[in-house]
Amino acid sequence: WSEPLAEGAVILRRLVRDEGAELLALVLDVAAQNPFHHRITPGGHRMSVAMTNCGDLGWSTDARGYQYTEQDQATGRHWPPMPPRFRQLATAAAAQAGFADFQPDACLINRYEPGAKLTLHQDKDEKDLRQPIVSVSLGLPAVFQFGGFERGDATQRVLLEHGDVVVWGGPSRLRFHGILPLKAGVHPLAGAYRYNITFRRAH
Ligand code: MD5
Ligand code: FE
Repeated sequence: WSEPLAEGAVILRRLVRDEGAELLALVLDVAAQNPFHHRITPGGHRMSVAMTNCGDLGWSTDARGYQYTEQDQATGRHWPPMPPRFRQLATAAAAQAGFADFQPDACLINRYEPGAKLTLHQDKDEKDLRQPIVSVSLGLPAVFQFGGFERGDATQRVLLEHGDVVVWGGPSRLRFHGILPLKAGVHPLAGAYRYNITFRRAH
């Protein structure tokens, strides 16, 4: 079912739950080609979330900052291709939320282990901020923080569970958001982890 969060943001609860196993297999297949690793931020901190990418462009960080690149700087190789099912799913979810021609060129995959978190931030490294971001949650549940347009604004807490899809567009594209430290647990398909797949139009 569909649950509006704010203008431009809608949770499609459980949309892909029944294909969770297939989607997790595709995630592991991407990771077999380009392993998850913990990035070092430009400030020198090791991120608690491990990441990989697939698609034409991938999100990277280095001393110059954050950017989308055609190659993984760690290996010098192109990212694995985006599985066709990923692309279809992203396009269909965006359409369901009112974004008719979303064509993602980047897919960032985040892996959370117990205690891993994402502090409040905005996603603004993409060229066209009128394009939404589609996010798919798999595995262990996490508490998502949904804020305002300034870092200090009050935040709302939303539980994101296995199979939930969220489309972040319109004015909600630039809201501050984060993930609270993951609570340890065992998911029948994903084990000790939460995975989040985000589809983006980067260039
Ligand atoms: C996650 N990932 O659950 C989230 C899902 C990231 C990230 O935040 O940057 O990898 S995407 C949540 C999102 C994206 C764009 C806008 C908003 C939320 N928002 O306005 O709240 O791993
Ligand atoms: Fe984000």
